[in-house]
Amino acid sequence: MKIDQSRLQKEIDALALITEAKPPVVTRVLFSEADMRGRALVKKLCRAAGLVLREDAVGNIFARWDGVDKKLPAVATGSHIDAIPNAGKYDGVVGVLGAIEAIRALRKTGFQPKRSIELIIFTSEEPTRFGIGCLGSRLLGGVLLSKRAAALKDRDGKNLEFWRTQGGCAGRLDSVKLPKNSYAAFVELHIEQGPVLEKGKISIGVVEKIAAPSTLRVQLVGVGGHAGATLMPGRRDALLAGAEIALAVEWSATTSGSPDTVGTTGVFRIEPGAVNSVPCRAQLEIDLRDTNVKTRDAALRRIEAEVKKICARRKIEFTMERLNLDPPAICDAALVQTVSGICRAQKIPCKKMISRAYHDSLFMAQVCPTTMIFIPCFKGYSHRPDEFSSPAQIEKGVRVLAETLASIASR
Ligand code: HGY
Ligand code: MN
Ligand code: MN
Repeated sequence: MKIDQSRLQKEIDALALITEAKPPVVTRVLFSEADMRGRALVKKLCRAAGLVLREDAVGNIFARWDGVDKKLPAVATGSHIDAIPNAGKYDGVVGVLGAIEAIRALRKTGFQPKRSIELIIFTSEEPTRFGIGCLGSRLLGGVLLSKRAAALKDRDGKNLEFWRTQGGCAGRLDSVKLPKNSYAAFVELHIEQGPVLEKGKISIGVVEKIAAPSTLRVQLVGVGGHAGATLMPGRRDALLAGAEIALAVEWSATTSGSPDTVGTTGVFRIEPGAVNSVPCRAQLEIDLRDTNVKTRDAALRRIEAEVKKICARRKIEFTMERLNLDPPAICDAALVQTVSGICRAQKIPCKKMISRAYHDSLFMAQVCPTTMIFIPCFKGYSHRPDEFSSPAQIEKGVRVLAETLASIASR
């Protein structure tokens, strides 16, 4: 099988130029103009590859290569093309454009799938707009109720209904949930986003488990005022409470007892944001993860207790909301063996591993047997513009994906 890596690289480069930021920075927030143009490009490539397109009510895109036996559950692959602010060009994209190339390469060999092969381009894997990641796959898996999804609002108060209409989606949100037995398997190709494969000089990671993510949103209301005329005693500065909370997140993660606990205060907005004004309001979004759900939850409870203490001491009003609290996903052992076996047959060094990042696979694992194919990336960098995987690394990932899809689609 021949992977046309130079064509695929050109497509990756072209998609990277569709961004809200100045290239090489990639920013494509859900249903922004750049996201819409990115989606249009991907749909065009799918059509050119002879795939039949369908879009659901939240904008998940399905591109299908019909199998000989259309009644059999299809084998699915896919990832996302939305990108957080200040991102690179490979996160998600390798799994979408790489899957299109895998399908093109399989077609060229004359392969006829018994089961249909379906590429899914998931809506809003990234949490940027609504604070919650994997919006599309959560709804597909029935993990997020459509009523809760409909209530999601972005920082400007615009809700999902507004944005999905803007994005051209039609139909009811509760129609997104997949019927049982929709898929025989789901396999996602993705960059590792960590340093393990590169350090070990290993070409492919086969994912056995995906760490458990959670997100806490904390809104703080203090008392603002003139920075010169408001003396220090008695101030109720929302930023300072937030700063203590951010430190408590670090403390809680580093003393959880598990080396796998990671805590990040990635959003910290203040109002009014004027140099000569005491911050009266702050909004924090805290990302807390672990491979072990027990230590993750204990660390989260300690953060919540600290928020209460800090706000009481500083006389700050607060609200706290757990935006998501997900269990880890265990990948399907037989699928992991299938991918590992393909790597061995292709003489490609591979390693079974954990995904510390989350992916739509976290929720597809609730729908059907799931695993992921990881490829190395430069120094493990991700969620930054210098994210990089070489064409040779991508080629191997696409080849393993194509062989995996062919193997499952033939059963
Ligand atoms: O945050 C994550 O783990 C993923 O990259 N969205
Ligand atoms: Mn990401
Ligand atoms: Mn991703």
